[in-house]
Amino acid sequence: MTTSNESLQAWVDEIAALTKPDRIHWCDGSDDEYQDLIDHMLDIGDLIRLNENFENCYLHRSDPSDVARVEHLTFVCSRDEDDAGPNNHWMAPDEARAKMNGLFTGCMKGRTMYVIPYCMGPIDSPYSRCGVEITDSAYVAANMKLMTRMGDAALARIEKDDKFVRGLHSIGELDPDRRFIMHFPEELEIQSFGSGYGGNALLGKKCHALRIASWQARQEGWLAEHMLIVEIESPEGEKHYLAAAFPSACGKTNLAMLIPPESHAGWKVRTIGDDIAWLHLDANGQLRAINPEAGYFGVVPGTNEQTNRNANQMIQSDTIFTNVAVTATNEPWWEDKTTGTPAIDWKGNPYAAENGPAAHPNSRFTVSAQQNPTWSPLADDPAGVPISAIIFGGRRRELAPLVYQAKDWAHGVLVGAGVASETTAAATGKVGIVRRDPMAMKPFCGYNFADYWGHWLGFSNRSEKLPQMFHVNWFRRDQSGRFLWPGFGDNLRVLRWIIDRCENRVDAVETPIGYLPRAEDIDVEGLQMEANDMATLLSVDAAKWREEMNSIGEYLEEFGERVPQKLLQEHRKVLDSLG
Ligand code: OXD
Ligand code: MN
Repeated sequence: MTTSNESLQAWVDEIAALTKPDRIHWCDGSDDEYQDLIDHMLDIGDLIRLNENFENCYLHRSDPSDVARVEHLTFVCSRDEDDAGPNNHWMAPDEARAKMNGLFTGCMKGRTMYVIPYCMGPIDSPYSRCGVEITDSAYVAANMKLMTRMGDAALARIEKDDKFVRGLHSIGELDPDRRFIMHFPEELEIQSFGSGYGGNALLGKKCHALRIASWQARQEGWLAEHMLIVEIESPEGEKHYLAAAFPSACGKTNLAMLIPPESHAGWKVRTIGDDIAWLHLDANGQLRAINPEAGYFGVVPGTNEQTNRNANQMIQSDTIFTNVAVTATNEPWWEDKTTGTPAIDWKGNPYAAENGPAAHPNSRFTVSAQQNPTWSPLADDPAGVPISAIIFGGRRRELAPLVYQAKDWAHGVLVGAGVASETTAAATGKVGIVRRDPMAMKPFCGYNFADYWGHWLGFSNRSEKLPQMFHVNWFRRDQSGRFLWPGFGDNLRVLRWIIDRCENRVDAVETPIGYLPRAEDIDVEGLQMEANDMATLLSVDAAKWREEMNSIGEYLEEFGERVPQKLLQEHRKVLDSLG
């Protein structure tokens, strides 16, 4: 196949000449094509068919050195280093291109080159943007079919728009010493070599929909964010749409598919997106969100009927599992799964407890969003959904209360900029270290955070109807390490307070860090909480917050003179009011 778009055709020809594949396959996005990809991977041993109780489910075992995002090997190659900012690793574009050209030369010999046109967002939405990924990995092609609107319809839009992000990917030899993920934002280009892991290889996701899109969004006046989008409907039929940014593996998928607790009969929760939101102001100044993705690439361990019944159900069929364990009867198995026992671990060895977890802590499912029992058809609405509240959060054992509301938009930007969280297994490196992760975008903002905060702040000049902003923390613990808040479905209780605040239906307690709920305004009917837990969850320790604000101040200083004065003023205001 070929395309009528000359620049796309010329680029594909150029890449073929560089990488020397044996075959070129243009993906049409059909179900037959997906099945052919699967059959091919079964043949060559890249996939293992799972037990027939898990219809059309497969297991992929990745190279043990290739199980997570690699932030230290991920670069933003803007022409000016300052545009990438201290939040990114930077490499000069010429140097990066020379390095990558060397790696890509002849790398697809003996392999098939897949050309994957895809659209991030509903095909007919003005908010959507397209890309083409060229890859030598059938696993990537199959995952892109589940995760994006991929194939003929996307190609037709590309031919109409004549604009697309170019993504070139090869698994190379999966050698960690020859692994790089490069972004050229000025050219709308991505080059990724040496990894097959989702975040490094499914280029529509983090590389395009966050790093490149955030850059593009700044130029075009919108936001590309690491946020879930959830629809909440009350028993009276009132609907709200909330967007929430939490760092990787902090429960975005669970919140997006939340199951209301028993005490909340009549409440309905539907999912628009679980990882990425593109936010645009409409002509009336309303912030609207689309989910650019069409599938979920979720963390498997911890998923069960209690924690996330919807996710558990949706991964019973038509799912690609990566790096889970299997039982003796070849069913997928992971930590906290309530049935079965592991026989073979994620590396393919007989399971032995002393070798660590059976499933890799960052093992993943890839599944089409339409399999989610609570998938909202509005996820396909070209107009997106109107956002009532933006919620930031992190994994914090201490300090951060269960929920608080920012005083206004500018304060909310400071709250977002100050997000910190314990690191998780979604990226290589130490787990459990608290680090700043502004807006949960530390690994994903494709440009200087200082400019990014300025871009966020600028929205208040463009609309008077911006959403309210909040911060939540589901992960607060006591001295013994016990979680103080049950989390999961019970988080709806907190979302209700957030909605009531958006609707001006409930008072709050004003504190230096923002508005907190009065204890009686969080509905705890049916919860078994210890006497002081709610008081602790809603307390603000001024001395500890002063330390926190000082640490946020030091963090902002790392960005030097580019930090917007308005943000520094907000910071000073909070610090002063802490006394
Ligand atoms: C993800 C991540 O895979 O944030 O969504 O790492
Ligand atoms: Mn994510």
